Amino acid sequence: MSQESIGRQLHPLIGDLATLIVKSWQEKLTIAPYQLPEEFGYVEGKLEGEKLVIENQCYRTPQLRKMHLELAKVGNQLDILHCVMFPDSDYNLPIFGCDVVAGRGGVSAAIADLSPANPERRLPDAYTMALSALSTPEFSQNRELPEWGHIFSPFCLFIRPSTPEEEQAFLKRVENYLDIHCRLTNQAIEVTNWQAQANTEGQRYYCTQQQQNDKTRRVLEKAFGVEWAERYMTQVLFDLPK
Ligand code: BLA
Repeated sequence: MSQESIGRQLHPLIGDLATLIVKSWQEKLTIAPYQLPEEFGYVEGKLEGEKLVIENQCYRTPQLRKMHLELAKVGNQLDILHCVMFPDSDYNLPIFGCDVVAGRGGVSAAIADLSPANPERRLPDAYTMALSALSTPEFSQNRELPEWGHIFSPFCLFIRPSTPEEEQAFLKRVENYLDIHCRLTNQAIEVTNWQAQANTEGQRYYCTQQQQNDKTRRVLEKAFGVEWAERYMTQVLFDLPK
């Protein structure tokens, strides 16, 4: 388990974040491999003459149906980290999501959240309490969420980091989110059937909204074609829970 192959060639914030995420999974959770559809583990395409390389790692735990870390590199112009931890609907847990996009001018988007996965779009109280207790760093450039971004929680952080200090502060915040999430995941207890059904519905809604991210779709379509991008977005990035 490593991000040896392309991890080292990516923007340092992305490399550090990938290391942090995998380390927290290994140290704080009991993970098992998750088999992505065979054709999607490692993929290469061409985007405007530049090579697009995508590398995926995927795991699961008893409480989390799928934990996915993706690193992508487009020539030497775009580096991307994408990470989602999808809960199993039998537990009242939020969805951890993180996306970092870096271009030649540095990191343009850094986003992290623990998003509700129920029809009321409400975080469990234990999460609200733990997240409220964190000290909130100030960032000089907060970014506005797109219209589909109403799926995120009030704790969603969406910034363009403008200094190395702000990059470190973002990294620290993600570490705090992961610490809280791993601890509460390990303590989670199974819910009733009707609650599980509601959680499935909430998670499906989250996924269908994420599938509307045109910026992600456009990168994938340009490199791999419309059909491939559709399959990748709906089967790998944001597949619906059963
Ligand atoms: C934005 N995502 C972006 C952008 C690109 C990608 C190019 C625009 C960057 C910018 O506006 O500065 C591209 N992201 C990708 C690609 C993949 C990817 C190609 O993950 C995968 C192959 N996106 C997520 C997750 C979240 C997320 C888990 O995958 C949040 C938890 C959010 N990405 C997200 C948001 C934007 C974004 C909110 C800004 C969208 C906008 O401004 O319209």
